[in-house]
Amino acid sequence: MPITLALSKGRIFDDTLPLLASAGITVLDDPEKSRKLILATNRPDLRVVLVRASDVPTYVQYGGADLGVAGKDVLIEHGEDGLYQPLDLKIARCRMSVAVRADFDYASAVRQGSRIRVATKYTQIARQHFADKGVHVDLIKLYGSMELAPLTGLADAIVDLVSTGSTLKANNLVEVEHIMDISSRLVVNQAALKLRREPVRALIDVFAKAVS
Ligand code: PRT
Ligand code: MG
Repeated sequence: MPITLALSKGRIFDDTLPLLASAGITVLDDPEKSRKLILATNRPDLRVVLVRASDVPTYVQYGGADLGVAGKDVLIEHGEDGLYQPLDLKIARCRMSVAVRADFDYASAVRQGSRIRVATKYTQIARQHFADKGVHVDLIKLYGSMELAPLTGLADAIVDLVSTGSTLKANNLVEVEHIMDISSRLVVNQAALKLRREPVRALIDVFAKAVS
């Protein structure tokens, strides 16, 4: 069995390719052109599987993949127990922020101790953030298009990822709090690390050299 690396289509795949390329590893199919979910590489002992970004930790945890690349946001939301995270790959960087409508006075809502309605896909991160600040919130779980929530009155605020800020701007939202910086991590299955130590270590080293 080749070593299996789990990636998600889009920015994680795109930003991981150059790291592999620095060790002469190339992926032989283009996920934007092919419908294949298992991609061969130029190394017979390494293959890539394509999964949803939020499924990467699950694949690695249960051994469906030996290694994977996942955003810190996804790892925190999934729960990090049992996942070895040897490297910050410093790719797909962004930040987790609180944003509100430009006409919503967040600071005074917090000062007055009002309950704030917060819509987010990132309920673990949001719950922890507001608990640390002692702010009372009602969390509303969404799966996408968080920016719409304050515009429709569904929520007062959102917790979402921001990179350029142009999505917030296009929807008249402003960032009021920076929760944490986010980047993607290499995650490794604990059993693979023991049972397939040599090839797994070799691939971790490939990534380590590419990052430093
Ligand atoms: O799309 P799917 O539901 O399958 O999963 P996903 O959305 O988690 O996957 P993907 O590929 O979109 O994101 C994978 C990882 O990339 C995330 O887990 C983050 O760690 C990281 N990342 C980096 C980002 C962004 N930058 C980012 N800007 N993930 C999402 N965004 C979104 C953000 O949610 C917002 O809607 O882009 C929008 C904001 O971008 P700006 O540039 O307008 O600020
Ligand atoms: Mg997405």
